[in-house]
Amino acid sequence: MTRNLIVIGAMMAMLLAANPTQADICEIVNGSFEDNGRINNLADQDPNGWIAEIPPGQFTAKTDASWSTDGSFSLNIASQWFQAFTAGDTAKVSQQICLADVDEIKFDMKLETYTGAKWNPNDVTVFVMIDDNIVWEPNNAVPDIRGIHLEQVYEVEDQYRADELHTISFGLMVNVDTASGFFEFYRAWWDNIESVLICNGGGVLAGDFNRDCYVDMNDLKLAADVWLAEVPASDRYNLNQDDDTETNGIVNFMDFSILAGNWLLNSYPQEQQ
Ligand SMILES: [Ca+2]
Ligand SMILES: [Ca+2]
Repeated sequence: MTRNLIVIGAMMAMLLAANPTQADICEIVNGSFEDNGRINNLADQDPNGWIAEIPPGQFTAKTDASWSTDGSFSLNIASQWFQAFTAGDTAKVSQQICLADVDEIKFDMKLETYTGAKWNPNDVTVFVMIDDNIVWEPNNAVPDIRGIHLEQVYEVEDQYRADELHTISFGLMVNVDTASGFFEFYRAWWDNIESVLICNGGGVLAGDFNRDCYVDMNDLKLAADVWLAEVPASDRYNLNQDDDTETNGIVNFMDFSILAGNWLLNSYPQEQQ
């Protein structure tokens, strides 16, 4: 009997060890592109943690030591000159990530042309994608996006916070059809890609609608704006689903009582309070 308990205990310990905590898989793996040193051709070798999709001929990609903001290497993807492109042609690197506790994705980037001409983002752009949706790209009204762009931020939207894995991608996309190609190499570098966790990893308390890690008057004001409103069942204000109709929820006292239960609490990890 005792022996069985020990075996069960050991198995549980193994299972727990094999399941990474959410904080582990919510972090970008090798977002600084240091793990492999220099890789000359990502079409031949993926950087640790990433899957590279680099259509040969049209694009090249490498981990590169010519520019970095963290460590010695960065990710470099370049479109090639005098190659035919169709609008939507893309080169990217991707990895799976959970975003439930991620507040924002931050990254540093450098954009350069080979000839020194302007880089019009309506011809070729850079992007962050989640599940094949572009969630971040430069403002296409800017006539020239060349330069070093530090601490770029994508604020994770609620729709990606479901408790499931998503695919996040960084890359280059051609926006126009061109049979003769560009007289240009459009070259982009990324480094220091990281996920910033909500409330330093403490998560969001029920009722912390503005996600500032505190449940206070500011949240109550937000709730007041939707008081007695009918909202989708998954709406952030619909804290209590017990009174939902078939498809919708309503923001009422049942939701308020959950906010009240966390009143004036904060969700920072204990040691930081
Ligand atoms: Ca780096
Ligand atoms: Ca709040």
